[in-house]
Amino acid sequence: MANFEKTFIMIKPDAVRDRKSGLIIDRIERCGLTIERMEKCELNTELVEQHYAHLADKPFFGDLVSFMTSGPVIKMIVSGLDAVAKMRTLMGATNPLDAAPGTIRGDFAHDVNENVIHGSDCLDNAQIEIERFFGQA
Ligand code: DAT
Ligand code: MG
Repeated sequence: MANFEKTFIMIKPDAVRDRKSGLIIDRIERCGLTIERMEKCELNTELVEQHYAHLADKPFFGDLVSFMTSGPVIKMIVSGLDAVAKMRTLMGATNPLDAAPGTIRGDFAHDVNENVIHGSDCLDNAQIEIERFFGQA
């Protein structure tokens, strides 16, 4: 049975810079999901390091933090039936080389370092990330 869920989504600095935000938001709404909250903002290093703490030992961590603080992002709370999994399907694989055509990353991303969009990977993390980026709702 499908469950009503909220997930945390972020359009990353590359897509905001390239003015792809509208096209990406259109895809989210077209598949029946709702934008509950949305705000353009710049992230500080501390917040990005916390958000990606599970990757702190990876060789690309420094580049990831630099990229995510390189310009504004658009952070969102997206809701709907099975919103967490639905957004992960809509986003496509982490590495754009593996992301299917028709997915957001498959169509807009060119590089695993700069892959256009973040979406929570499970319901527990969605709750944690919503609180991290929007505070207590
Ligand atoms: P996802 O964003 O699909 O949840 P993740 O949580 O494993 O993927 O990684 C977070 C981000 O870190 C990812 O969107 C881009 C970056 N990243 C992951 N693997 C990478 C790699 N092998 N090289 C460079 N950047 C990588
Ligand atoms: Mg992830």
